[in-house]
Amino acid sequence: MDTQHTHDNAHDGAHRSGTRDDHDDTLRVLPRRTVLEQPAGCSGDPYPPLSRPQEFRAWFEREGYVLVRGAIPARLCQAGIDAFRADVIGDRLSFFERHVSGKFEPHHYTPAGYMKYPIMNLQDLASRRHAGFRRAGLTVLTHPAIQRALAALTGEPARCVHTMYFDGNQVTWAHRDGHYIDSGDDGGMIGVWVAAEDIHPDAGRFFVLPRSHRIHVPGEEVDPNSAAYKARMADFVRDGPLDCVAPVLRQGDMLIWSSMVIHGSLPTADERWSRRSFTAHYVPESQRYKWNVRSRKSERSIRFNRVEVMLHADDGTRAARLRNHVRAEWPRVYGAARTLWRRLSAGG
Ligand SMILES: O=C(O)CCC(=O)C(=O)O
Repeated sequence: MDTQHTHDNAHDGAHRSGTRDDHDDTLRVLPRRTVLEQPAGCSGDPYPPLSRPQEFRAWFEREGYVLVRGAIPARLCQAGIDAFRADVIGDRLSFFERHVSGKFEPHHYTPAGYMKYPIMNLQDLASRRHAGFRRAGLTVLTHPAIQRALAALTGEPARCVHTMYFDGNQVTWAHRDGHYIDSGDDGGMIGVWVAAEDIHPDAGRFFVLPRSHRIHVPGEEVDPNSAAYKARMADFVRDGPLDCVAPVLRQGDMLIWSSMVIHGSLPTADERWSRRSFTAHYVPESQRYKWNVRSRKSERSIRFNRVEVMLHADDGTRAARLRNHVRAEWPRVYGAARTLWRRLSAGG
């Protein structure tokens, strides 16, 4: 969620708060009566399989989300985690774009040593040191199983406009993605959350409010980065009329949701558990995508696994390329320059 609507780095996505206060009461979606592992009245998974595309799509359109078990091969998920562990988690110098702030920042760690704030837009990772992780992450997030599911839901190929990697739990506030970024046709963007490992139920599960894509939340028309927005959404999750479903996901499972479905992450109940996952947001290829919290839209893209993936850090100007290069390859120099700049700005 983006606090400055014209800021170039923001997703940003549901995706940018500008605050780091873990005890911020506006974020609290608990306690609520119940958090369900399955939709009400179901003892097992009720989700139609992809092999029955019409039912699959009808479920998604009605409920606003759908779950596909074992969609992504475990070895690809594991390769992503291994690359993260080998080259990224211990890298205390580098700056990564953060979902929570929309800014490039070094890691913060949870008490158990997990990366607290997810990395945003893996496709923009520019350093040679992170190339293995970037490749492994995009391999998961552009996997043919995802393409098949999106084609079943939209009837056409899809373009990836945003990605993330989670290690620990930032406690993502309840939101609709479409308030931050969406397809040209409002509500047409689709989110994909791939469990890169078996997610422990206490790790801060991803939750959705089934059918919320068709329900208005009183007062939701405010700045989606404001405390008021987060408070209204949290109140609605906690005390509203809809169920809250947080399925227990295993490695390779994939949850898919509409951009207007309210979702977020539960607080972590046991800090010992990570919640490693790759996420992406896709729009149908025939449609433009649009930011609702940014003034300028990225125009550049790459093809990965035959999928178009939008780049956000490279606007094609020499200045941006130089800045990206220095940030990626000489993080000490970038960090020193940034500190100096901040001091000068504060002094001035
Ligand atoms: O897993 C999370 O914490 C939230 C992810 C999310 O909100 C998203 O991908 O849109």
